[in-house]
Amino acid sequence: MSPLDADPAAAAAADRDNGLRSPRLVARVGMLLGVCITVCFVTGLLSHWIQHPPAWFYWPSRPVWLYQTTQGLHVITGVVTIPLLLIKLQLVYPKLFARPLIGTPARAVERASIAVLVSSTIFQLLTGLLNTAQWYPWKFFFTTTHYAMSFVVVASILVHIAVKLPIIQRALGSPVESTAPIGTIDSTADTQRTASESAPGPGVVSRRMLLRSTVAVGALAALAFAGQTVPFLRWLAFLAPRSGEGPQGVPINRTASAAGVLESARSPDYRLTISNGNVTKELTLDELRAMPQHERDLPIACVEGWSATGTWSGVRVRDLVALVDGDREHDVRFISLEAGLYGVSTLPANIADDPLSLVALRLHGEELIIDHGYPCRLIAPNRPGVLQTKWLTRIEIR
Ligand SMILES: Nc1nc2c(c(=O)[nH]1)N[C@H]1C(S)=C(S)[C@@H](COP(=O)(O)O)O[C@H]1N2
Ligand SMILES: [Mo]
Repeated sequence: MSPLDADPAAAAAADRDNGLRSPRLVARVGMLLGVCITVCFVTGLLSHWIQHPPAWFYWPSRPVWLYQTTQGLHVITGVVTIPLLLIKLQLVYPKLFARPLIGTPARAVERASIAVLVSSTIFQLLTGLLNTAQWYPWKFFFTTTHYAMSFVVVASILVHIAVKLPIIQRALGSPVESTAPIGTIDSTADTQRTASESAPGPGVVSRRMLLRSTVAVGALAALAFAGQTVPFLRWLAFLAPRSGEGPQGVPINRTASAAGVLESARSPDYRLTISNGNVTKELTLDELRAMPQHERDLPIACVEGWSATGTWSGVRVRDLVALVDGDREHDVRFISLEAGLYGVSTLPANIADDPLSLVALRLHGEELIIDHGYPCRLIAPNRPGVLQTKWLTRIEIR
């Protein structure tokens, strides 16, 4: 006699668990996870290509909100994946420790893929989450690792789906709730559960309720973060690290003092150098102000998922390129007074040539404050915030 037989309450609890652990529910939660991870992967890949463009890659300058949207989706789907993954693990964990631990070669592959899948996904979610909270000390390490690891996650998911395909197909082909035993659904581990695969009685959590709660928890997680990029949801974003607050109405990621440019940015000797091969022009701030000024509403869309739109004004990048007879087909490099990783960015020719791209001197009708990039900064459409270089000192047509 097993201990369960002796304890009717425990036996009932075990039945209930088996009911919730049915492939019918697990496959549906898995499908929600699959959708989130796919969107997260594709938008992440896009963001990576924009920042490190392969030769074949083309990213348009419009619509101006496209990157804001794809990166918002990246962070939101990543955040939603966290509770979904926890629920899925909770539903399947007895199987993770099922015997034999290794077994046949097919089982060994399946289990290895699950070990890789679970650990790589947890790694991605954790590093991504820490990054949204501005974990700067390991950002460089973060981007390359986060990118490489995403392929590990996707590959192990594909193996997992391939191995489970027959079970997944049968589970998704049946209603989530069953009234008759469906022990045939899982031909391997579930056969002994036939009796408990039926719908639970009144007062017991049903699979349908759990599935609905899963969707609700996911939606709540999405709302808690969406406010940092969707203005009318801002008040809801109780978990989001950045919600549109900052001087001149725009958050600041890196201050002038952190970048070590307080002195150089305010120096009376400040010049903006523009170079095109041998042709070089040096402009004082007053000379920049004397050029035709243009006003643009453009967002800063940080890779961390927050975004904020500002009204910027300054000189068009294409006018500065023309000043040194630059070729409009060439990429343009922007170099900051700040040395280091975030002090350089390359603007692809198509975006440099868009009249929306500015070297901004003003934000919301005021001179840029030093933390927003005084004396001048790049602000171009449809582009990650990290590439909107502040405290410009040099522009090179390549
Ligand atoms: N020189 C320099 N420019 C920079 C950065 C930086 O660290 N150094 N941070 C970038 C990042 S990550 C973002 S999101 C935007 C933020 O601009 P803001 O502080 O004006 O909002 O500036 C970008 N420009
Ligand atoms: Mo950023």
